[in-house]
Formats: sequence, structure tokens, C-alpha cells
Amino acid sequence: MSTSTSARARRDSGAPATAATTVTPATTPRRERVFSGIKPSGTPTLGNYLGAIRHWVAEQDIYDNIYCVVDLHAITVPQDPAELRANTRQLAALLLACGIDPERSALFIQSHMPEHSELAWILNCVTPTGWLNRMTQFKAKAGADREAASAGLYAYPVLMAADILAYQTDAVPVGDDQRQHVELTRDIANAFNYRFGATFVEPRALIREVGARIMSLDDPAKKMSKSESEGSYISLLDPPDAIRKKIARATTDSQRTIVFDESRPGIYNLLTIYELLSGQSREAIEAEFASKGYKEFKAALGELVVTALTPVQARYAEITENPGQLDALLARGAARVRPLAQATLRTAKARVGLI
Ligand code: ATP
Ligand code: LTN
Repeated sequence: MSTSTSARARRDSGAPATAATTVTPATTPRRERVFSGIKPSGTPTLGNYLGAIRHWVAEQDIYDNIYCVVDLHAITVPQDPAELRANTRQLAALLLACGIDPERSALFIQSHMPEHSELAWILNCVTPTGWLNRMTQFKAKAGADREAASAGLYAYPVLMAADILAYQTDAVPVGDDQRQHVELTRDIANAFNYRFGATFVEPRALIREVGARIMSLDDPAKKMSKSESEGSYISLLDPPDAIRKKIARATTDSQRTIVFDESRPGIYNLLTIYELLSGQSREAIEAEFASKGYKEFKAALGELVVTALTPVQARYAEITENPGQLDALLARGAARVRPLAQATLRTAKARVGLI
């Protein structure tokens, strides 16, 4: 029996993790629950879209879905308050524009659900610092001056564990960079369960083979990130000309062949984006560009990205015309899943001896 199945059995058998079963009638077989988060640390990129968002959208009928704009994670590095406020709403609107359907998925803002922070504190107290010292994202984000990094940045993965564990999540659809954090989440759940009795489901990461790590356009050795320099990423709101220009300038190599060769990271990355957006096989793509140069390939890729993002941008414009509706929708999303987080938190507090 896989861990997730045994965790499910534990949950469905009743106490202690009954949060999920209280909202779904016992007669309906429960779908697996997915939870994922995205930081409002800038405008989301094509990497966020291809590595995470498009899967969230495509699989809404398969899972019981919870998606969260993780503003508390964003403030682990300095943010301008006005920009953060704007980015948070922009991101929520963009997720809807990409196809997150509020009827099928609960979408809300992390800081509107204080249960996450409260659970995170409890989990902080069962997480050895040795585990956090191994987190590669902390090392990358803290940079050379680790002493200056905030305690929030250090404890970031524990808040992420709280996000996930609060909902008795089965699976976490993320890009490849989050694999280590999901594994830590399992370890934290396991450590808590071992010490205090079965309380949390141990979730698994859902990471796709292709597209889980879209690379930066100007440095294909680094992952594409919304908090890096403008020319390194395509944002979901970039106008068509900016998209074409950024792709035309993307770093490739001095060779000529257009083939999927992982040892040539620049062209491999662009080909991967082409593969994902066109839905064509690698053989068909290589055949199509066999007698063409980088310039033609990049022009074709530019058009493909523009075609993919144009409808998203149009829907975004419609959604932002009505800010009141967006706020109401986010409040409904939070209200829908709050009982789950409250039930888990109550159990965890009781287990620890706080109530
Ligand atoms: P920041 O630059 O602020 O660290 P980010 O864009 O790297 O942000 P998040 O907003 O935290 O990352 O990520 C949201 C989701 O997008 C996560 O599941 C993450 O794994 C995924 N993701 C981020 N960047 C990429 C990428 N380059 N390729 C594939 N997936 C990605
Ligand atoms: N750490 C993630 C964002 C994140 C998240 C989560 C992802 C915060 N909480 C819960 C999945 C589940 C990141 O940096 N991409």
C-alpha cells in the first residue's frame, strides 16, 4: 500500500484527520485532494504556466482542488507594499484568466487564512533546524550573505508544509524546484504523526516529466523566475512584441541543428516550450525545422507563445474590469475550505496539548 493510500485509509476511517470527510458525504467516493501555491512576487511567467498552472487547469475534473496565492511566502524577501498588494490581486485574476474555475477549484489568498500561520508555528516546533539547513531554495535565495536572510525565509518550507497539511492534501502539483520542499513536508508530517499520533496525510509531489523546469531565456543554466531580470522571462502579460523580442534574443549556441539535445540547454529549452505549446511530437518538430535556422525557429516559437497568451490576456482584461467580483470570489474560495483548515488545526492543537 502506498503511503498516500494508507494515509487515505487513515483519514477515511474517521479520527483523527476527519476534516475532509466532514464536508463530503460518506456515500460519495472522495476524489484525491490537490493543493498548490504560487507567490505574488511579480507577474507570473511562462515557466509558472508550463510547470504548474496549466496542469492545475487541465486536471480540475480529476481532483478536489485548492489553489492559493501565497503572499506570506512572498514577504520572506523584501517586497514593496503597494506592489505586493497589486501583484496579489493580479495573480489571482491571472489564475482565473488561465482557466482556474472557481466552481471546481477553491482559490484564495494565504494571509486571509490565519490557520496556516498558526499551524506553521506548531510545525516549526517539530522541525529540526538540520532539515532546514539542507534546503537548496533557501541557499539560493539567501545568497552570499546568509546571516542577513530573514528568519521567515529560513522557515519558509515549514509554512509551505502547513499550507499543504492543513487540508489533508494527497498530492501537490508543482515544478521540479519544489520537489525538496514537498519531501520535507512529508518528513514533517511523518515526524508529527510519529510523536503525537496520526494527524496529517503525507502528500506526494506531482511533477511532470516535460516542462517541470523551464529555463531562463538569457541564462539557460538557471530556472526561469519572475523575480529575476525582465529579459530572462516571458510574463503572462507581456505584449506580443515583447514576447517576440525576448525569444529572438534568447541565448542559444553556435551550432546550427535544431534538435532536442539536453547538452545544448538554450535551444533545448526553447524546443521544450515549442513542444508543450504545439502539442507536437519531438520527431515532428525536428522534421519541421530540419532545414531551417534558429531565426526561423525563434520566429515560429514567438508566434506560438503569442497565440497561447492572447486569450489569457483578453480574459484577464475582462476579469480586472470588476474588482468587487474578484474580491467576492476570493472570499468564497476561502470560506469553502476554511472548515478543513480549522478542523486540522484543532486536531493538531489538541494533540500537542494546547487545547
Ligand atoms: P520567485 O521568482 O519569486 O521565486 P517563482 O516564479 O520561481 O517565484 P513560484 O511563484 O513560487 O516561483 O512558483 C509557482 C509554481 O511554478 C511552483 O509550482 C513552481 O515549481 C513553478 N515554477 C516556477 N518556476 C518554474 C519554471 N521555471 N519552470 C517550471 N515550473 C516553475
Ligand atoms: N514554495 C512554493 C510556493 C508554495 C507552495 C505552497 C507550493 C507555497 N506554499 C504549497 C505548493 C504547495 C514556490 O516557491 N514555488
